[in-house]
Amino acid sequence: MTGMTRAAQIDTGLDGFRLWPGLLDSAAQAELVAAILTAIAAAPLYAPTTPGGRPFSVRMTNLGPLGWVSDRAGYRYQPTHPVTGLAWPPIPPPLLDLWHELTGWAEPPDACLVNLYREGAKMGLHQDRDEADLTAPVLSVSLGDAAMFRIGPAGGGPTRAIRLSSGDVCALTGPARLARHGIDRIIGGSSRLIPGGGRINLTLRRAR
Ligand code: MD6
Ligand code: FE
Repeated sequence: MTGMTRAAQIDTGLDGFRLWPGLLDSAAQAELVAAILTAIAAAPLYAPTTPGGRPFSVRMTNLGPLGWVSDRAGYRYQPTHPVTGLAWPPIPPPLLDLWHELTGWAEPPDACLVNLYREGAKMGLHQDRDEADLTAPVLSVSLGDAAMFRIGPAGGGPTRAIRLSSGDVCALTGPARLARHGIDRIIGGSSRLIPGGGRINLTLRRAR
């Protein structure tokens, strides 16, 4: 991917939470959005519900061999789109490159969750723990409108808010792998990258 190596990782003060502000330049962001929009045409964004039946305000789809889904039956990874029944589209090669460069993890990610937040959407505090190997990192790419991300230790305790802007990349690794985190709010109109406005977050994982 173009323009990826200039930004340095910063110290977030939370051991294992790694943040690369502005890692992706505008060309790299545009390239990724184009690839994601193409994938969404084949695997449409849909409105998932919690196991309790409440709708998420975020719209979701997935890329890769496995996708994270939530419905009345619970949270899980599955190889097919819950609405179309088709296999998820492949993870774009620039994202695979990014994973290897930043995480150094030998195996490629086998799941990429795509979350679309229109203005007003948010995500409650949660842990990513549906993956088989909880020592593998989760890598997150932010595109479009900025968001207020909240993160705190796995075992509970104080959380802090961090603004994630378009092109920022972060990772939950090591002691932060099970950190509690969520999105408090989207800062509507802070970017013009996403057609129709809003924010796309991509999370690359090792599901199995
Ligand atoms: C978001 N991110 O940024 C939500 N999960 O929209 C996540 O839930 C997340 O940023 C695991 C690792 C990094 C993340
Ligand atoms: Fe998460």
